[in-house]
Amino acid sequence: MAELDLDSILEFTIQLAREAGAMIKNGQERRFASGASEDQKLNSVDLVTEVDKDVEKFITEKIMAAYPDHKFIGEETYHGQELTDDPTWIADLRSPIDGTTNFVHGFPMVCTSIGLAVKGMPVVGVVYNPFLEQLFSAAKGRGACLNQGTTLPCTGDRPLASLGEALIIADFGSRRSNPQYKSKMDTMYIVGATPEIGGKMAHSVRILGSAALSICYVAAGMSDTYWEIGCWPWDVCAGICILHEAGGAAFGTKSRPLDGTVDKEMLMGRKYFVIRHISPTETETTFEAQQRLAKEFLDCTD
Ligand code: 2AM
Ligand code: CA
Ligand code: CA
Repeated sequence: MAELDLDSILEFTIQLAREAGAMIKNGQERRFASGASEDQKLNSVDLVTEVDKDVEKFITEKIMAAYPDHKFIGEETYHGQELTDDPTWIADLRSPIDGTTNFVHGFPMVCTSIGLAVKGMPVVGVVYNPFLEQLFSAAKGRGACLNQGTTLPCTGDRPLASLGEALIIADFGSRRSNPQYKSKMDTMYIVGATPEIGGKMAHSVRILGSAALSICYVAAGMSDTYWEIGCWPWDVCAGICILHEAGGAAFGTKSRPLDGTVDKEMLMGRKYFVIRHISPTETETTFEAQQRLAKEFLDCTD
């Protein structure tokens, strides 16, 4: 396969995400105007709308026309198969709106998230929220930015000594009935309401309802960490590319080596703890601080 031109792929992906985002926004206006609400439900809290289906068709057709030899991983084509080394687009093709529950309610944390992985590593990522007009984008080695102008992180050069100073994003997710959910809630409680990690309770815990946006807000430095169990690769691939390019780090479970590498297994693994760029101090590099805080957090999870 020919050498990939990441700059032109990034440009293509930004355009695609903007158009898909416009479809999502227009779709919501139509939907609210007509009162239509017959959504297919994967379960009572996992919704797929008509707008999802239109966007899905649009995204797949555009990518297939532009990059006919690339592969896809998304719900429709994803049957637990392995992610190969080949250029693979990772986007939610069954339900391309990320933050579908928010979308249904008119809560503006909604985006489309499109990533490309090569050799199992995210190399291009675009996350676009058409309601807040926030476009996060990155390609490997090119840095990450907001609205194609502001370099990420955009919140200054800040240290983070302990998770007691952190604004943490977590989420309920869509599977609410298994024991894992209970332990997830326990972890959120430990972090948010007890001084068990970092000696202090965290500044607070936020739930946004979109995994892709949550990771981008960490990349931007607007939040310090995001933790979720159950996300699919298409919820995180684009965001992880953006996070890495912004100097952030992503970790899997506590049983995985805390080396910050994102390989195929990690990308398909569904458990993620991501942390923003941290300014180095005299005693710790950026990565040492990220690793230490990730370990502190993951040690209080199952
Ligand atoms: P969705 O809006 O496309 O359903 C909420 O936790 C975030 O994680 C959303 O981005 C949601 O995507 C995604 N998500 C989807 N399935 C999930 C699952 N089984 N567990 C946790 N998060 C999930
Ligand atoms: Ca979705
Ligand atoms: Ca999703």
